[in-house]
Amino acid sequence: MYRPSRNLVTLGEFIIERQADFPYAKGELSSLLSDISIAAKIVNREVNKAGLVNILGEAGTDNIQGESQKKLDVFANEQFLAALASGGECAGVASEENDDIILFDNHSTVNGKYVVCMDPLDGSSNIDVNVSVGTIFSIYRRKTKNGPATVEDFLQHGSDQVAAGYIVYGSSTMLVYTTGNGVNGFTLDPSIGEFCLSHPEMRIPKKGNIYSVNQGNFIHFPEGIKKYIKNCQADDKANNKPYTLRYIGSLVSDFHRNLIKGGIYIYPTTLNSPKGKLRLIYEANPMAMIAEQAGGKATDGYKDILEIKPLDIHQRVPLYVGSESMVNESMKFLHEFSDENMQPQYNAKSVN
Ligand code: AHM
Ligand code: MG
Repeated sequence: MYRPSRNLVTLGEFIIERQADFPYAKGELSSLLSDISIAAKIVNREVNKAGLVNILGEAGTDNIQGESQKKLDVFANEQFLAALASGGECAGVASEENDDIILFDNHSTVNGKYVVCMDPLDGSSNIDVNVSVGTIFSIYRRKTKNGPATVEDFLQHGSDQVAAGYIVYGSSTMLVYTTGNGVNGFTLDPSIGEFCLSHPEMRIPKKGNIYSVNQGNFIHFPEGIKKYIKNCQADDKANNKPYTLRYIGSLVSDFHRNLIKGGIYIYPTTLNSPKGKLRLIYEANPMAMIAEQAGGKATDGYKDILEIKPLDIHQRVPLYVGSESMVNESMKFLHEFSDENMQPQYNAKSVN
């Protein structure tokens, strides 16, 4: 009898295998994930040769936040939009790179049952210096039943996400995603051009010893977070302290490392960014869903990220995400020492 010599499972095979998890999805969610993985391979190819070709530098346009876009941001955005438009399942996209939601000029805008929120190339200021960047995505079933998708379809609670994931273009390229049944990671084998299951059933350690925060902003942090950071640096062998500080400045990479090793990623409110820096619907929500599915936790300091009702597609939010006991410990400090008035207030006119 023939016994196969490999036990390699490709992302495509895995998605089909898990399709039964979605009795009502009729394969549409699977197709969406496949479309995303195809765009990811194309973006990966360009990210990898960014140092070789003359693609570095400013594209000459600004995104909604007034930040200059690198050429690869624009490229990645176009690739993901093109892949999602061609699939037919996606009714529209909210992207960090576009001020407004994108509807496609084809049947999927009306017939697609899903909407996608994405940051096509997060941490892109790292590209010029050959440091890992990533793509973040989040998928919802649309709420409107007829006609084109509307902005309301994108302003759903994070707890309504049907799938979320990221691609980290690192020393190897990985796609990590969840559909609400645990988290699985796939590493791109460039020789066969396939994402292969390499990290099945990922679990974040309950407790880690890595804290990730832009400590340069320390002076502007809430009092409780200053105290927490000082505590991370304490000479306290019994509690594995001092912790290790690791901060790449690329959310996907910092989150990915902490997911595997155990740790906490913090981007609090600061005096300069009183609403936090990160975006709720395409940065914090997908990471929060993955963290929770892996046994971790994500909060804005006062509320679970997944319970915040978005008011704007580009809304900002403070983010504390990672190992459960570390997030809980940071919250103890925040609540004990910070002024409750520092609590993030979300209202329609001033969320960005
Ligand atoms: P971007 O979407 O403009 O790339 O900004 C998000 C990035 C995150 O990847 C990263 O964690 C954070 O901004 C770093 O910010 P800072 O440089 O303020 O530490
Ligand atoms: Mg980003």
